[in-house]
Amino acid sequence: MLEGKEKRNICFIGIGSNLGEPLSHCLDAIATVVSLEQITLTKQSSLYKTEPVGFRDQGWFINGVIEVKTAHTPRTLLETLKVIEYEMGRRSGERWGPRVIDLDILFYGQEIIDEEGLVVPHPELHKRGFVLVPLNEIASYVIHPVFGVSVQGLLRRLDDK
Ligand code: A4P
Ligand code: MG
Repeated sequence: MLEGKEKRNICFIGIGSNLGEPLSHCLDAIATVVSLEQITLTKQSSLYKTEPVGFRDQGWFINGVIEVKTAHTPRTLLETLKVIEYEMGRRSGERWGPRVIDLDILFYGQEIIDEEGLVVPHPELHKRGFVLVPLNEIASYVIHPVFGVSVQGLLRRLDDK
């Protein structure tokens, strides 16, 4: 019976790494997410080698995006991703700088959240090719709930700039 089953929300998670073996770190992070009971992987983008944005004096990144279904609330999903980052060796104090693994909640359904330590949609996603290109591969039709524009539209806007 489906009735009584936990509600499952569709979320998109951005993955990035530029320390050590970035490709392996991204694949390990995806494997860890897949292994969790409360999370089901439903789509996976290609993994891209990308030039660092922001603090430029660092190694190139590997970036990708996954779509998952989860019964976690946004807050517990964030905490779960932070635990994975920590267990993979990430420590704080690396903002914008090199990192073993970075897992960001890009979209959580169509929810708009602006709380201490949790902003969804991710506040930078519409400005970043390294997020929009993989996101467009698996979610071109998804509407950004703040801007009312599809991912494909956001990517086109970025390309125009
Ligand atoms: N936080 C708030 N909202 C969210 C959310 N939606 N998802 C809070 C995840 N975390 C969220 O994040 C800092 C705090 O943001 C967390 O404690 C959480 O409570 P962090 O992951 O510890 O730090 P960060 O990754 O340095 O910050 P942020 O804002 O995620 O940075 P970005 O935007 O990920 O930028 N160039 C390329 N080519 N590829 C990259 O992946 N990444 C960055 C980092 C810079 N340049 C890059 C890349
Ligand atoms: Mg992050």
